[in-house]
Amino acid sequence: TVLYLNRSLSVIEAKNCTLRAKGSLKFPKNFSFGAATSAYQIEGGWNADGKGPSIWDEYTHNDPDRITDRSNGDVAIDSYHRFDLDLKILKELKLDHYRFSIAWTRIFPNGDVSSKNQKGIDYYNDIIDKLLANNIEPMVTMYHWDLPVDIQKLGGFTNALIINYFTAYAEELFKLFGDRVKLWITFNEPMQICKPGYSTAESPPNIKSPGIGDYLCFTNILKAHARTYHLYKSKYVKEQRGRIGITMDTFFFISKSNDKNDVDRGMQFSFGIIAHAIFSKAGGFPKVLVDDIGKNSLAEGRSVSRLPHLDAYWKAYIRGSFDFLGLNYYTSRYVERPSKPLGENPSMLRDYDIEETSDPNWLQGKSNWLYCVPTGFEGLLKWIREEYDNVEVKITENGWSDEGDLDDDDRVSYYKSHLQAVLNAIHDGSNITSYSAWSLFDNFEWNRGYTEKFGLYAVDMKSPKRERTAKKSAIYYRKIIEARTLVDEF
Ligand code: PNW
Repeated sequence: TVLYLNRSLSVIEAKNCTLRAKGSLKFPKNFSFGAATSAYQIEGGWNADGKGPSIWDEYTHNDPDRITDRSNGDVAIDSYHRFDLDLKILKELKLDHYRFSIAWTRIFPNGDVSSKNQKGIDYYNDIIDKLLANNIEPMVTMYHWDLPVDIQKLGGFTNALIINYFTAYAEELFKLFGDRVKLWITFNEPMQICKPGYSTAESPPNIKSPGIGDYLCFTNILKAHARTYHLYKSKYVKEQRGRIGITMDTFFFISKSNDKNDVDRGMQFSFGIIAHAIFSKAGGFPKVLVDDIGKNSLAEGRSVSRLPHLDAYWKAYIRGSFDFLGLNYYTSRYVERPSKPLGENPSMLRDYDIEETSDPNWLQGKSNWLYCVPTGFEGLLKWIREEYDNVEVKITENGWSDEGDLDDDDRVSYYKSHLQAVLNAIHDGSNITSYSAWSLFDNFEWNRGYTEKFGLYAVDMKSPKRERTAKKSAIYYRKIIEARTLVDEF
């Protein structure tokens, strides 16, 4: 699977995808390098061995036209049947950890504890045991968007019942795997769950409830996360000694007019909506959200805010419910206050009241939202360091999309410049302990199907064996891991 073994290569830096070093190019001693995937995007075996349907199974089957290439994750890159091949790759890359997600519908096919499915459990036991036997630390995401259909029938993340269902699922994971899994992530990217799912209806469950369903979803995720955290701390951590956090995504925001208020507003609405309640000293939703969504709600003739109220009990319960902050960073935007109201009324966009633009000089990836902005990554890490008292940050995703060429020089530039941003932030005092590249493999990129490739390894989707091939970026990443240094030659 490894190409280029006998060639020596060097980084060919893409224009406008570079960042200058502030200090040492060496990573800290215990820094952990890994790569990330998620269940629906790689596993396949969508109904194998008793697995139940998730909202992504249902959506791709019922509505294939919504996927760019009309594909789905039924087989994907078939990791459900080919983990041994994946393991070879994890070993050859010399990764310290592997971030993967567990499919709720393999453990509880209909989401409920009563439907427990041993074969699904066996699959993850095998993965975890083999990772540990090879000294690769498992980092497990409990929820990466594949909600059991039966829980969606109850309203999914808009029904507070999700708190109980999720916690019961999480508890089963602690019982089954907690003797060996020491790094837990409750949710992947609440923003990408709640906005496309319950605001704009771009992704399952495709509910259009702007400014209402989205805020309910955030609130219930916060509560489910905190309940899971406290359950772990009260019942499992003493024996299992693991750590638990949540992963959030955000753009970083840059103000052309150097207006820190605009940057802060962008950050609080995009990131603070989850992070503030968990990681800030004050807790609860950010003040700017409470104030502005409250004001808009009154103007619409309501007597209460569309942003649910977190009372003193929940505020205190959610605040501090973390061992680390999981961060997914891809790209940045310029921000300014718009001259006219944005979006429909009501909506998150109307409440947000920020116009986001990009720069024609930024190098663009295959994904229409993705530009290489390493200064934004460094700026974001500084913002987090200052806003949340230098919390421990694990970068749980960072990566680049293209057409899939094995000579993926732009991806090499992206990784080089973004790892430079990590080094610069560490130099300035950030407490960053881990980095996961997104993604180990080209995989099912949600609504874009298999048309946008994020992998360090290509996958032959025409072959039933789904052979994997290392790209140039894989070789580069391996060299960095070996040298524990941001090298130029590899
Ligand atoms: C992440 N955005 O999603 C997900 O965690 C992955 O499953 C996904 O494959 C990867 O990024 C690449 O898209 C995001 O538009 C999707 O800001 C879109 C955005 C951010 C994250």
